[in-house]
Amino acid sequence: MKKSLHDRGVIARYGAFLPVSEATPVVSLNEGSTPLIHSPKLSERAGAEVYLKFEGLNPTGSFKDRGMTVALSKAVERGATTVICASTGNTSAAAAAYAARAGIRCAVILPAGKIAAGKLVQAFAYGARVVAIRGNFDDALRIVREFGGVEGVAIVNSINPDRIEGQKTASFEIIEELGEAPDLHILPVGNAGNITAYWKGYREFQAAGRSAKLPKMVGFQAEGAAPIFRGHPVDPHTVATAIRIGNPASWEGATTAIQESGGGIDIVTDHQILDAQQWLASHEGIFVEPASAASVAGLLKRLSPEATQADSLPRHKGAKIVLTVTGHGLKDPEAPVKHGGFVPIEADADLTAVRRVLDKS
Ligand code: AN7
Repeated sequence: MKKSLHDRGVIARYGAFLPVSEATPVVSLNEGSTPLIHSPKLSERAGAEVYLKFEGLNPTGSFKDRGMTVALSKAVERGATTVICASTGNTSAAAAAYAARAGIRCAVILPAGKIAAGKLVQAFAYGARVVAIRGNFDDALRIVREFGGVEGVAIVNSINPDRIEGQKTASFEIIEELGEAPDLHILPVGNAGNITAYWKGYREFQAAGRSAKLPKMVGFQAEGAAPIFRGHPVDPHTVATAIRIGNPASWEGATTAIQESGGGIDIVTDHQILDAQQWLASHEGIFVEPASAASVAGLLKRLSPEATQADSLPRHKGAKIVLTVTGHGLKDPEAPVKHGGFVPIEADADLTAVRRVLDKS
């Protein structure tokens, strides 16, 4: 790999497990190495050790950076002058940033009106050409697929295997941090690239003798955008716009991960998602975007007295559960503000007035 001493990203850390060679120019923003944060409050509720893999702390604020460093490095190595992707927002932000870093063009195809404000700003700020189509993510991906084979253009959606390769490094980090794989891994599922990637990472590190065990993989979809749970494509609707996807490209990869690991796929409502988002921020100080809170909502659903699948939670002493929280809360301020009814309390500019309103609230 042509990497510099400054590189601290996932290619520098895990190049031996990635499809890179001496000839690969490394395009990196020092992504990865995100914190695995212990959650005392979720641990107490679950009767197990619960950790949050906070992927919102990547350079563009989501896990997409892990796959994008590999995808852009390989695209440049192959001589691409333009990258293109369909996106619900985070992929486009990451593609645009890494293309800027590489000095090549980026075009992003987005569902009009369904991209969180922060993500749309990112695409523009990083200099991408932004096309909003009158359709959903699945329509956008159909159009992007049709660019396959166009000279000089590389598709950087997760249908590009380089993306999955980069994203699998999150599993490596978790194993290195915990000393072995957790018993259960929970994550949100949209286009299903991430659950596919995590499972690949866990299996590869197990094969390399780095972990004796493998986790059960449990994915959560939004109730209104749950094609895998329902067993057929759907017209997707959810406040968690990142996972507003009706026909996931990596459906098969998700099914394999779930079946081979003995895990499952389940749903959470928009209300459960937004409640979990607010709970996590106000109880653990971790602010994630709505789609990411599907992990937490999922765990809480399994812990509720009505849970029918509570038996799938590991109950033995010292059991470990990892929840991936995929994106930063600042990406999408609108949804939580509406849900929480967040408005500041106004007061006159003196101590008495401020104390009066604080005592009342
Ligand atoms: C915060 O950006 O699909 O199941 O185009 O942004 O691997 O698709 C985003 C997906 C979860 C779901 N959490 O991951 C896109 C896009 C966040 C996300 C997912 C996404 P996949």
